[in-house]
Amino acid sequence: MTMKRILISVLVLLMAGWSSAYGEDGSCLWLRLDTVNTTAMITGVKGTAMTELQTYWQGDPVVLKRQKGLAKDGYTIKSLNGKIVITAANDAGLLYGAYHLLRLQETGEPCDMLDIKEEPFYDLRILNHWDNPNGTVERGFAGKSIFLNPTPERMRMYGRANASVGINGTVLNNVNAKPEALSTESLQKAKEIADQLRPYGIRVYLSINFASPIKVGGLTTADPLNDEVVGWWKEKVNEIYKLIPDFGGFLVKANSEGEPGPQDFGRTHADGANMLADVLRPHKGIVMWRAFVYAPQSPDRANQAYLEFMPLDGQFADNVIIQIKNGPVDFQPREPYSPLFTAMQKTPMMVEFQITQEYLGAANHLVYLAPMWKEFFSFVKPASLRAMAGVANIGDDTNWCGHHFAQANWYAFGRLAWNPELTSKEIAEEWLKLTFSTLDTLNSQLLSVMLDSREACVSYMMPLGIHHIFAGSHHYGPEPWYNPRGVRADWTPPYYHRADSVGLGFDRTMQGSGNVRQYPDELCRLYNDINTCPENLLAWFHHVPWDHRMKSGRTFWDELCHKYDDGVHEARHFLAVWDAMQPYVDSQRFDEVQHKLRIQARDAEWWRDACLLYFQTFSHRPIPQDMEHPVHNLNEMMQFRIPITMYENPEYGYNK
Ligand code: GCV
Repeated sequence: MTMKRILISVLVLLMAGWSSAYGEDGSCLWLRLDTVNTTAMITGVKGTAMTELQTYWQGDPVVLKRQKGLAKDGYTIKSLNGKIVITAANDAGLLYGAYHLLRLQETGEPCDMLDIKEEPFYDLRILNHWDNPNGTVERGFAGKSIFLNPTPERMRMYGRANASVGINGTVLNNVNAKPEALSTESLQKAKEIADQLRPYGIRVYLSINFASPIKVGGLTTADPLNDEVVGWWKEKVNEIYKLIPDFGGFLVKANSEGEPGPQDFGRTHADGANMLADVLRPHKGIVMWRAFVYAPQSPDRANQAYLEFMPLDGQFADNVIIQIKNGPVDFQPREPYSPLFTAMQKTPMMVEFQITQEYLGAANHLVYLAPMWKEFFSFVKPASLRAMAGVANIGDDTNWCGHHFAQANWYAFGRLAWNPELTSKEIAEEWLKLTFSTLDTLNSQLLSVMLDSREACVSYMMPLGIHHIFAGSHHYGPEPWYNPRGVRADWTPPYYHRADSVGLGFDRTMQGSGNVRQYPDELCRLYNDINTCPENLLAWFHHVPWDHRMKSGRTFWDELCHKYDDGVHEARHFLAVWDAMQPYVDSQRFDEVQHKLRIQARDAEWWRDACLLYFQTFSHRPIPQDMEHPVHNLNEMMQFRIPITMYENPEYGYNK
């Protein structure tokens, strides 16, 4: 080999090492740390903290110290005589302190004179995976389940990523739980995962099927007040704790969307939840009982959870937490908060956010969700809740989330569960610095893209309070006309938009479904009056006449047209901002994000044209002159369906 060839080979090797170390395929998430020392993994949670610091920390020596008196999982970090001392009451606190230090290093913050005190706002900061035993993920847009064949390397990274943002629990399987989730074989698998996540301070939980005593146990009933049934659950729970001594508990979807529940046996949600809670109590386990319920015959789906759960307020055992979606319908781009949060006074509650973007462009659209979650917290006091759950957007894709920017939502969920007072901007800045350090001084345009992205999505999908006008089943793209024979009304968009010659929107006022009454008086009055109702929720609470005068002076119809068009322009602007980032971003991630942003810009056009042309068949009003006019044809768009299941991300959106 000539000298020149040797030099080239060395260079190629160095570059390959460099690019994999920097993980520019997104596999390292926001943990793109330089290894300074290769150390053997030390066991236990404290061991993980030590390993992480020895491997990646480049500053003064760090001392880890346990000390009573600090809050569980909390920590202090102090500079002391040339050393840094992390103090915590438990090992998890030490680990969180270690990640805090590494975050400071990676974001370029000063690491001398440290005097930090942190404690988590919520004890329980938990991901909900909607993963099925066959490896599909319901509403999963990033490939198959990471738990199907959990490799140690992948589990290690999953554990690190979660612990680095303070997430300390994970529900391994779909709330639409298959009974076999409790089979001995599945429990053995759960044990193996629990063993791999324990060193990261993460406890494992399972979703259960309420009819398991029948389907797994062979009993004739699953009545929660039946002794045999209780006995079966006791035995099953003992079996679980033998395998997983720190098992967290159960998540339950009962009497919802066809899932079995206590009502099948003439019992209440409280009867069902309390029975499981009693069985779990000796092991310190909990029950997260979901309030996501609605009935086909209900005149307003948004009313249902309140109607079923309010009469039970105060009747739940103390190790039950009612898990409520942030909005009363279903993770829409914008919903008011679920009124149960302010109505229930005697029951522990937790919020369920959806990190996976079922209704926000799946893994094709850049939509940073922290602003949506902060909006929720501007109505529901964080202190009124016990915990925070997030439906995970994680799969076996190399970059974990399908879209590089979707990683920011996983990150933001963890950071907000730790501290709901953090601002969306603080979190986005942190994430951008960690994830795209090559952008150097933080790029304010990219930051704005993230911060504006949720509102832009609302504008091009369903502005002014419109909701649930998605394509049937997989929910990707617009299908406001979707109304096949035989499908339940509340699974079709016309149930929600109610477009007619008068106007658009669901009348939830006192004269309508009465949903406004479920809110505190002041909000009830505000929402009930079309002239005071916030315009971003107008068609949520009102059937708005097409000529209703908006604050801008425009008619409702004209405003609607402009909102859709603004959304399209914003999506195009996001692409233009990204295009200008090319010199600063590694080529793989640049190309992949650009590809997605192009889809997003085209999808935004698809949404605008489909919705405006369809609603125009009711409004009979012209598209305003001073905006871009639809470039598609309604009939063509009505024929267009993306042939995917609810377990996939479409490769493209509208491509005609
Ligand atoms: C897990 C919506 C989703 C379903 C999901 C359900 C739930 O209806 O479309 O896929 O099922 O919510 O949260 O239980």
